[in-house]
Amino acid sequence: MLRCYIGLGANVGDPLQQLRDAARALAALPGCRPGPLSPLYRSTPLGPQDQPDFLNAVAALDTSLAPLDLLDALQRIEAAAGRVRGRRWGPRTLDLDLLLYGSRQLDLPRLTVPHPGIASRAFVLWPLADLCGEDFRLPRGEDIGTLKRACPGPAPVRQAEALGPAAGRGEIDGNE
Ligand code: A4P
Ligand code: MG
Repeated sequence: MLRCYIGLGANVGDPLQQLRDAARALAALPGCRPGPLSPLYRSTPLGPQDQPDFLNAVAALDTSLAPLDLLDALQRIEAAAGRVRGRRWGPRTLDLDLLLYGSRQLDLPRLTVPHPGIASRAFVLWPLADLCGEDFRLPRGEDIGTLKRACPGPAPVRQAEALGPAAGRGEIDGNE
């Protein structure tokens, strides 16, 4: 199995409930074993500002699914949460991004891994650091602590509520 990291985001409907449901749905995917869940963060929207703040988190997931099969599964979970694809970076009931798939680098028409937004998004870097530690290196060698320090914009605000029961520190990498 390979260790993957999934970014979760929501800013309409009941974001906390949608993220909790999504974490449960990820944990139940066939061919997958749930890993730790990050704390929840509140963040100001990246993109159009005329939308509510987001709740964001990251989930670790060990998987034997191929990358595109995992993407299909993520999109099915988004659709089940009532996700309607609207304008780019617009409001959403649930967004699931495949941030990291082991240490693989993929540039396919439907899937870019690592997710190209990781380095510039505080709402991804903060929860990823909670799971992996600041010394964790992305496939191209940058460490998360350095990316966090260089990241523009306000830091996301850690929330008191938990995404699920399994918060903690993840393993460093998966085996292929
Ligand atoms: N796709 C390619 N690579 C990936 C990947 N690694 N993970 C493709 C997931 N999908 C990937 O995504 C469009 C297409 O990207 C998918 O069909 C898939 O084949 P989408 O979710 O339909 O569209 P989108 O989300 O509107 O566009 P985009 O560019 O993916 O946006 P992001 O990066 O998902 O950002 N602000 C805050 N504070 N917090 C947020 O969580 N999220 C977004 C969405 C904007 N602003 C935000 C947040
Ligand atoms: Mg997306």
